[in-house]
Amino acid sequence: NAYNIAVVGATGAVGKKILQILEEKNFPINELKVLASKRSAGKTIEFKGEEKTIEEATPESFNGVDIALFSAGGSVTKALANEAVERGAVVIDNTSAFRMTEGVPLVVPEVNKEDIKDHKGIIANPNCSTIQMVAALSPIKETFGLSRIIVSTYQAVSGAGDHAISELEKQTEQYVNGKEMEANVLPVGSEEKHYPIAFNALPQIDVFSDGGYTQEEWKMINESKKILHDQELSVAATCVRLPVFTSHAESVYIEIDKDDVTVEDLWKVLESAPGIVLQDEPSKQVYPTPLSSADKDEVFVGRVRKDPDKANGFHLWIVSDNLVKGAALNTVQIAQSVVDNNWL
Ligand code: A2P
Ligand code: 11C
Repeated sequence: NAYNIAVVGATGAVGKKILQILEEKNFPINELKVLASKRSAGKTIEFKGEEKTIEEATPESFNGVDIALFSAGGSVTKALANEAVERGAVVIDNTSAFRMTEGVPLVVPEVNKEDIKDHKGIIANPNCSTIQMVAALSPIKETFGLSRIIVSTYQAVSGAGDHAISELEKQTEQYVNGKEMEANVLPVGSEEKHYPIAFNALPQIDVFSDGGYTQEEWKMINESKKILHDQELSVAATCVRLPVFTSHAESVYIEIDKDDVTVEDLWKVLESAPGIVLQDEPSKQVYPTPLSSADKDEVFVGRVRKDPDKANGFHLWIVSDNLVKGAALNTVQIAQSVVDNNWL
Protein backbone atom coordinates (compact mmCIF):
# COMPACT_ATOMS: atom_id res chain seq x y z
CA ASN A 1 0.00 0.00 0.00
CA ALA A 2 1.03 3.57 -0.66
CA TYR A 3 -0.61 6.68 0.76
CA ASN A 4 -1.42 10.24 -0.26
CA ILE A 5 0.54 12.49 2.05
CA ALA A 6 0.39 16.25 2.64
CA VAL A 7 3.11 18.17 4.45
CA VAL A 8 1.80 21.49 5.81
CA GLY A 9 4.58 23.98 6.54
CA ALA A 10 6.89 22.22 4.07
CA THR A 11 9.24 25.22 3.86
CA GLY A 12 9.78 25.52 7.63
CA ALA A 13 12.54 24.17 9.86
CA VAL A 14 10.49 21.08 10.81
CA GLY A 15 8.68 20.68 7.48
CA LYS A 16 11.95 20.44 5.56
CA LYS A 17 13.15 17.75 7.98
CA ILE A 18 9.88 15.83 7.57
CA LEU A 19 10.41 15.72 3.79
CA GLN A 20 14.00 14.58 4.27
CA ILE A 21 12.96 11.79 6.66
CA LEU A 22 10.02 10.62 4.51
CA GLU A 23 12.57 10.27 1.71
CA GLU A 24 15.29 8.58 3.81
CA LYS A 25 12.87 6.09 5.41
CA ASN A 26 11.27 5.39 2.06
CA PHE A 27 7.79 6.03 3.49
CA PRO A 28 5.17 4.43 1.20
CA ILE A 29 3.93 7.53 -0.65
CA ASN A 30 1.55 7.51 -3.58
CA GLU A 31 1.09 11.28 -4.00
CA LEU A 32 2.87 14.00 -2.02
CA LYS A 33 1.49 17.52 -1.56
CA VAL A 34 3.83 20.19 -0.24
CA LEU A 35 1.85 23.00 1.38
CA ALA A 36 2.87 26.30 2.93
CA SER A 37 1.61 29.90 3.03
CA LYS A 38 0.55 31.98 0.03
CA ARG A 39 4.05 33.56 0.11
CA SER A 40 5.65 30.27 -0.96
CA ALA A 41 3.00 29.12 -3.45
CA GLY A 42 4.53 28.42 -6.86
CA LYS A 43 8.08 27.97 -5.55
CA THR A 44 9.53 24.49 -5.72
CA ILE A 45 11.11 22.10 -3.28
CA GLU A 46 13.05 18.92 -4.08
CA PHE A 47 11.79 15.47 -3.07
CA LYS A 48 13.40 12.24 -4.28
CA GLY A 49 15.19 14.15 -7.04
CA GLU A 50 11.98 15.74 -8.34
CA GLU A 51 10.93 19.39 -8.09
CA LYS A 52 7.60 19.59 -6.26
CA THR A 53 5.57 22.80 -6.58
CA ILE A 54 4.52 24.31 -3.27
CA GLU A 55 0.81 25.07 -2.96
CA GLU A 56 -0.99 27.36 -0.54
CA ALA A 57 -2.61 25.31 2.22
CA THR A 58 -6.42 25.63 1.96
CA PRO A 59 -9.26 23.34 3.08
CA GLU A 60 -9.50 21.95 -0.44
CA SER A 61 -5.82 20.95 -0.38
CA PHE A 62 -6.82 17.93 1.71
CA ASN A 63 -9.21 16.33 -0.76
CA GLY A 64 -7.93 12.80 -1.31
CA VAL A 65 -5.19 13.07 1.34
CA ASP A 66 -4.75 10.04 3.65
CA ILE A 67 -2.28 11.52 6.13
CA ALA A 68 -1.52 15.22 6.70
CA LEU A 69 1.60 16.16 8.64
CA PHE A 70 1.19 19.66 10.11
CA SER A 71 4.06 21.87 11.28
CA ALA A 72 3.08 25.41 10.32
CA GLY A 73 2.30 26.78 13.77
CA GLY A 74 -0.72 26.50 16.06
CA SER A 75 -2.93 28.97 14.20
CA VAL A 76 -2.61 27.07 10.91
CA THR A 77 -3.43 23.81 12.71
CA LYS A 78 -6.46 25.41 14.37
CA ALA A 79 -7.66 26.74 11.01
CA LEU A 80 -7.05 23.64 8.89
CA ALA A 81 -6.68 20.41 10.90
CA ASN A 82 -10.42 19.81 11.27
CA GLU A 83 -10.93 20.68 7.59
CA ALA A 84 -8.42 17.96 6.73
CA VAL A 85 -10.12 15.45 9.05
CA GLU A 86 -13.54 16.24 7.53
CA ARG A 87 -12.06 15.41 4.14
CA GLY A 88 -10.94 11.99 5.40
CA ALA A 89 -7.33 12.64 6.34
CA VAL A 90 -5.61 11.60 9.56
CA VAL A 91 -3.74 14.63 10.89
CA ILE A 92 -0.46 14.29 12.75
CA ASP A 93 0.15 17.67 14.29
CA ASN A 94 3.45 19.07 15.47
CA THR A 95 2.02 22.13 17.23
CA SER A 96 0.63 22.50 20.73
CA ALA A 97 -2.89 23.27 19.41
CA PHE A 98 -4.53 19.94 20.38
CA ARG A 99 -1.92 18.19 22.54
CA MET A 100 -3.80 18.52 25.79
CA THR A 101 -7.26 18.08 24.24
CA GLU A 102 -9.03 15.06 25.65
CA GLY A 103 -9.45 12.31 23.09
CA VAL A 104 -6.41 13.46 21.10
CA PRO A 105 -3.59 10.93 21.51
CA LEU A 106 -0.22 12.50 22.35
CA VAL A 107 2.33 10.00 21.19
CA VAL A 108 5.95 8.96 21.39
CA PRO A 109 5.76 5.56 19.64
CA GLU A 110 8.38 3.87 21.87
CA VAL A 111 6.35 4.92 24.91
CA ASN A 112 2.62 4.87 24.12
CA LYS A 113 2.08 3.73 20.52
CA GLU A 114 -1.16 1.97 21.47
CA ASP A 115 -2.81 5.32 22.27
CA ILE A 116 -2.88 6.02 18.53
CA LYS A 117 -5.67 3.59 17.89
CA ASP A 118 -8.19 5.72 19.85
CA HIS A 119 -7.68 8.75 17.60
CA LYS A 120 -10.63 10.61 16.13
CA GLY A 121 -8.69 12.10 13.23
CA ILE A 122 -6.01 14.12 15.01
CA ILE A 123 -2.88 12.69 16.63
CA ALA A 124 -0.55 15.12 18.40
CA ASN A 125 3.22 15.07 18.32
CA PRO A 126 4.65 16.27 21.65
CA ASN A 127 7.01 19.18 22.23
CA CYS A 128 10.63 18.37 21.37
CA SER A 129 11.97 18.76 24.88
CA THR A 130 9.23 16.46 26.21
CA ILE A 131 9.80 13.71 23.61
CA GLN A 132 13.45 13.07 24.39
CA MET A 133 12.87 13.15 28.14
CA VAL A 134 9.96 10.69 28.23
CA ALA A 135 11.67 8.40 25.69
CA ALA A 136 14.55 7.98 28.16
CA LEU A 137 12.50 7.98 31.39
CA SER A 138 9.63 5.69 30.33
CA PRO A 139 11.72 2.48 30.42
CA ILE A 140 13.06 3.51 33.84
CA LYS A 141 9.49 4.14 35.06
CA GLU A 142 8.37 0.76 33.70
CA THR A 143 11.16 -1.06 35.55
CA PHE A 144 11.59 0.85 38.83
CA GLY A 145 8.58 3.17 39.11
CA LEU A 146 8.97 6.96 38.96
CA SER A 147 7.57 9.59 41.30
CA ARG A 148 9.38 12.82 40.49
CA ILE A 149 11.16 14.64 37.64
CA ILE A 150 13.05 17.94 37.91
CA VAL A 151 14.49 19.04 34.58
CA SER A 152 16.61 21.97 33.37
CA THR A 153 16.95 22.28 29.61
CA TYR A 154 19.65 23.65 27.32
CA GLN A 155 17.70 24.19 24.09
CA ALA A 156 18.79 24.88 20.52
CA VAL A 157 17.58 27.92 18.57
CA SER A 158 16.19 25.73 15.76
CA GLY A 159 13.30 24.91 18.13
CA ALA A 160 12.12 28.47 17.55
CA GLY A 161 12.19 28.11 13.74
CA ASP A 162 14.23 29.34 10.80
CA HIS A 163 14.12 33.00 11.88
CA ALA A 164 15.83 32.14 15.15
CA ILE A 165 18.55 30.19 13.31
CA SER A 166 19.23 33.23 11.09
CA GLU A 167 19.27 35.52 14.10
CA LEU A 168 21.98 33.50 15.87
CA GLU A 169 24.08 33.46 12.67
CA LYS A 170 23.73 37.21 12.22
CA GLN A 171 24.42 38.08 15.87
CA THR A 172 27.52 35.87 15.90
CA GLU A 173 28.85 37.77 12.89
CA GLN A 174 27.95 41.13 14.46
CA TYR A 175 29.65 40.19 17.75
CA VAL A 176 32.92 38.97 16.25
CA ASN A 177 33.06 42.08 14.05
CA GLY A 178 32.64 44.36 17.04
CA LYS A 179 29.17 45.54 16.02
CA GLU A 180 26.08 45.82 18.19
CA MET A 181 23.93 42.70 18.10
CA GLU A 182 20.40 43.19 16.78
CA ALA A 183 17.73 41.08 18.50
CA ASN A 184 14.20 40.75 17.05
CA VAL A 185 13.23 37.09 17.36
CA LEU A 186 14.25 35.57 20.71
CA PRO A 187 13.16 34.80 23.31
CA VAL A 188 9.69 35.17 21.73
CA GLY A 189 8.97 37.01 18.48
CA SER A 190 5.67 38.52 19.58
CA GLU A 191 6.91 39.80 22.97
CA GLU A 192 7.94 43.38 23.68
CA LYS A 193 11.56 42.73 24.66
CA HIS A 194 14.16 40.81 22.69
CA TYR A 195 17.61 39.79 23.90
CA PRO A 196 20.64 38.57 21.98
CA ILE A 197 21.04 34.80 22.02
CA ALA A 198 24.63 34.76 20.71
CA PHE A 199 27.11 34.25 23.57
CA ASN A 200 24.18 34.29 25.97
CA ALA A 201 21.65 32.06 27.76
CA LEU A 202 17.96 33.03 27.94
CA PRO A 203 15.81 31.59 30.73
CA GLN A 204 12.63 32.09 28.72
CA ILE A 205 11.19 29.80 26.04
CA ASP A 206 7.66 30.79 24.99
CA VAL A 207 5.54 33.23 27.02
CA PHE A 208 5.16 33.32 30.80
CA SER A 209 2.16 31.61 32.35
CA ASP A 210 0.86 30.38 35.72
CA GLY A 211 3.16 30.32 38.76
CA GLY A 212 6.00 32.09 36.93
CA TYR A 213 6.57 29.09 34.63
CA THR A 214 6.75 29.58 30.86
CA GLN A 215 4.51 27.76 28.39
CA GLU A 216 7.45 25.59 27.37
CA GLU A 217 7.87 24.55 31.00
CA TRP A 218 4.15 23.79 31.35
CA LYS A 219 4.33 21.74 28.15
CA MET A 220 7.05 19.58 29.67
CA ILE A 221 5.02 19.18 32.87
CA ASN A 222 1.59 18.46 31.37
CA GLU A 223 2.65 16.53 28.28
CA SER A 224 4.90 14.18 30.30
CA LYS A 225 2.00 13.25 32.60
CA LYS A 226 -0.29 12.60 29.63
CA ILE A 227 2.20 10.50 27.64
CA LEU A 228 3.27 8.49 30.70
CA HIS A 229 -0.37 8.06 31.79
CA ASP A 230 0.44 9.31 35.28
CA GLN A 231 -1.28 12.43 36.61
CA GLU A 232 0.33 11.83 40.04
CA LEU A 233 3.87 12.16 38.71
CA SER A 234 5.62 15.28 40.08
CA VAL A 235 7.25 17.26 37.28
CA ALA A 236 8.97 20.66 37.37
CA ALA A 237 10.96 22.28 34.56
CA THR A 238 13.26 25.24 33.87
CA CYS A 239 13.71 25.78 30.13
CA VAL A 240 16.70 27.75 28.85
CA ARG A 241 17.69 28.72 25.28
CA LEU A 242 21.38 28.49 24.37
CA PRO A 243 23.35 29.64 21.32
CA VAL A 244 23.32 26.12 19.88
CA PHE A 245 21.84 25.42 16.44
CA THR A 246 20.79 21.80 16.80
CA SER A 247 19.86 19.37 19.62
CA HIS A 248 18.32 20.05 22.99
CA ALA A 249 20.21 18.89 26.08
CA GLU A 250 18.59 18.27 29.46
CA SER A 251 19.89 17.83 32.98
CA VAL A 252 17.28 15.63 34.65
CA TYR A 253 16.85 14.65 38.30
CA ILE A 254 14.49 11.76 38.99
CA GLU A 255 13.20 9.92 42.02
CA ILE A 256 12.26 6.29 41.47
CA ASP A 257 10.17 3.99 43.68
CA LYS A 258 13.10 1.86 44.89
CA ASP A 259 16.05 2.62 47.20
CA ASP A 260 18.41 -0.21 46.21
CA VAL A 261 18.88 0.51 42.50
CA THR A 262 22.42 1.13 41.18
CA VAL A 263 23.77 3.14 38.25
CA GLU A 264 24.54 -0.19 36.55
CA ASP A 265 20.87 -1.20 36.92
CA LEU A 266 19.82 2.02 35.20
CA TRP A 267 22.43 1.52 32.45
CA LYS A 268 21.06 -1.96 31.77
CA VAL A 269 17.53 -0.64 31.31
CA LEU A 270 18.67 2.24 29.09
CA GLU A 271 20.90 0.00 26.95
CA SER A 272 18.01 -2.23 25.97
CA ALA A 273 15.44 0.58 25.56
CA PRO A 274 14.20 1.26 22.01
CA GLY A 275 15.56 4.44 20.43
CA ILE A 276 17.97 5.11 23.31
CA VAL A 277 21.77 5.08 23.11
CA LEU A 278 23.77 5.05 26.33
CA GLN A 279 26.98 7.10 26.13
CA ASP A 280 28.24 7.02 29.68
CA GLU A 281 31.94 6.38 30.33
CA PRO A 282 33.23 9.17 32.56
CA SER A 283 36.74 7.66 32.73
CA LYS A 284 36.99 8.10 28.93
CA GLN A 285 35.08 11.42 28.86
CA VAL A 286 32.26 9.75 26.97
CA TYR A 287 28.91 11.58 27.17
CA PRO A 288 26.53 13.00 24.57
CA THR A 289 26.65 16.63 23.41
CA PRO A 290 24.39 18.64 21.07
CA LEU A 291 26.97 18.47 18.25
CA SER A 292 27.53 14.71 18.56
CA SER A 293 23.77 14.09 18.61
CA ALA A 294 22.85 16.31 15.63
CA ASP A 295 21.29 14.57 12.61
CA LYS A 296 20.93 11.32 14.55
CA ASP A 297 17.67 9.46 15.13
CA GLU A 298 18.27 8.37 18.71
CA VAL A 299 18.02 9.90 22.16
CA PHE A 300 21.43 9.86 23.86
CA VAL A 301 21.87 9.45 27.62
CA GLY A 302 24.96 9.92 29.75
CA ARG A 303 26.23 11.18 33.13
CA VAL A 304 23.97 8.77 35.05
CA ARG A 305 24.68 9.30 38.77
CA LYS A 306 23.08 8.38 42.04
CA ASP A 307 22.13 11.41 44.12
CA PRO A 308 24.63 11.89 46.98
CA ASP A 309 21.82 12.19 49.55
CA LYS A 310 18.68 10.53 48.22
CA ALA A 311 18.86 6.74 47.84
CA ASN A 312 16.08 6.77 45.22
CA GLY A 313 17.40 9.87 43.40
CA PHE A 314 19.36 9.86 40.12
CA HIS A 315 20.79 12.49 37.78
CA LEU A 316 20.96 12.04 34.00
CA TRP A 317 21.98 14.04 30.93
CA ILE A 318 19.68 13.53 27.94
CA VAL A 319 20.46 14.90 24.45
CA SER A 320 18.69 14.54 21.10
CA ASP A 321 18.27 16.36 17.79
CA ASN A 322 15.22 18.53 18.42
CA LEU A 323 14.22 18.62 14.75
CA VAL A 324 14.69 14.85 14.23
CA LYS A 325 13.38 12.75 17.17
CA GLY A 326 12.07 15.97 18.74
CA ALA A 327 9.83 16.71 15.78
CA ALA A 328 10.06 15.32 12.25
CA LEU A 329 11.18 11.75 12.98
CA ASN A 330 8.63 11.25 15.76
CA THR A 331 5.93 12.54 13.38
CA VAL A 332 6.99 10.12 10.64
CA GLN A 333 7.20 7.27 13.19
CA ILE A 334 3.60 8.02 14.25
CA ALA A 335 2.58 7.95 10.57
CA GLN A 336 4.44 4.65 10.14
CA SER A 337 2.62 3.17 13.17
CA VAL A 338 -0.70 4.35 11.71
CA VAL A 339 -0.12 2.59 8.40
CA ASP A 340 1.58 -0.52 9.85
CA ASN A 341 -1.34 -1.16 12.20
CA ASN A 342 -4.13 -0.06 9.91
CA TRP A 343 -5.10 2.72 12.32
CA LEU A 344 -6.11 5.15 9.55
P1 A2P B 1 6.07 29.96 4.47
O1 A2P B 1 7.49 29.59 4.22
O2 A2P B 1 5.30 30.04 3.20
O3 A2P B 1 5.91 31.16 5.36
P2 A2P B 1 9.24 27.95 10.77
O4 A2P B 1 8.71 27.22 11.96
O5 A2P B 1 10.58 27.47 10.34
O6 A2P B 1 9.18 29.43 10.95
O7 A2P B 1 8.25 27.58 9.54
C1 A2P B 1 6.87 27.84 9.54
C2 A2P B 1 6.19 27.09 8.40
O8 A2P B 1 4.78 27.37 8.44
C3 A2P B 1 6.64 27.52 7.02
O9 A2P B 1 6.62 26.42 6.14
C4 A2P B 1 5.57 28.52 6.63
O10 A2P B 1 5.41 28.70 5.24
C5 A2P B 1 4.36 27.85 7.18
N1 A2P B 1 3.22 28.77 7.29
C6 A2P B 1 3.20 29.97 7.90
N2 A2P B 1 1.97 30.55 7.77
C7 A2P B 1 1.22 29.68 7.06
C8 A2P B 1 -0.15 29.67 6.58
N3 A2P B 1 -0.98 30.69 6.83
N4 A2P B 1 -0.57 28.61 5.86
C9 A2P B 1 0.26 27.57 5.62
N5 A2P B 1 1.54 27.51 6.04
C10 A2P B 1 2.01 28.54 6.75
C1 11C C 1 11.43 25.36 21.30
N1 11C C 1 10.30 23.40 22.14
O1 11C C 1 12.52 24.77 21.38
C2 11C C 1 10.13 24.61 21.36
C3 11C C 1 9.67 24.37 19.97
O2 11C C 1 5.25 23.24 21.14
O3 11C C 1 6.06 22.28 19.39
C4 11C C 1 8.46 23.49 19.82
C5 11C C 1 7.20 24.16 20.25
C6 11C C 1 6.09 23.16 20.25
O4 11C C 1 11.32 26.57 21.12
